[in-house]
Amino acid sequence: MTREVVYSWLGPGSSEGQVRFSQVSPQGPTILNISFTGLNARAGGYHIHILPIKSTQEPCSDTNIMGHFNPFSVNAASSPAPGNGTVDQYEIGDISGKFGDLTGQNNFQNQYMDGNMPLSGPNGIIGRSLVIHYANDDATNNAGWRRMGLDG
Ligand SMILES: [Cu+2]
Repeated sequence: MTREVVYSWLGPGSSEGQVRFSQVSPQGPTILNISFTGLNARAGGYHIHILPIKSTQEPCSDTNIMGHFNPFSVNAASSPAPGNGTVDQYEIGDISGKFGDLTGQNNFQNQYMDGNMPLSGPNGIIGRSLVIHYANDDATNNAGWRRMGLDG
């Protein structure tokens, strides 16, 4: 039976979108259907983070949702540039690493297949959070769009 989860998102201004994850069988690949509008060149990377969003205060801070979902402890520093490697070379939650980021995009639609993103089981992505980072976000100041992720 196909499992499916949709992460919906209402961003700043008129930006919004969703990522629909579906998996026909537990061992099979997951299909990502991605649709964002109104990004206005403000978005950069996007990832599954470890914990779901619970707090309304700084909901996407590291304290609340922790880092990228990475159950196999992949060293992201040695991952290939975004969109250049195979899915097993990135953290499970690193969607933009696997398939490329949103830099410069306004309305963005795409479909990807990922054989390294289970929905269920201990390495599954259901019940976590999806964060779209501002293009100018960085790990040191936590600025940016990371405050806008939503639960799935
Ligand atoms: Cu992230």
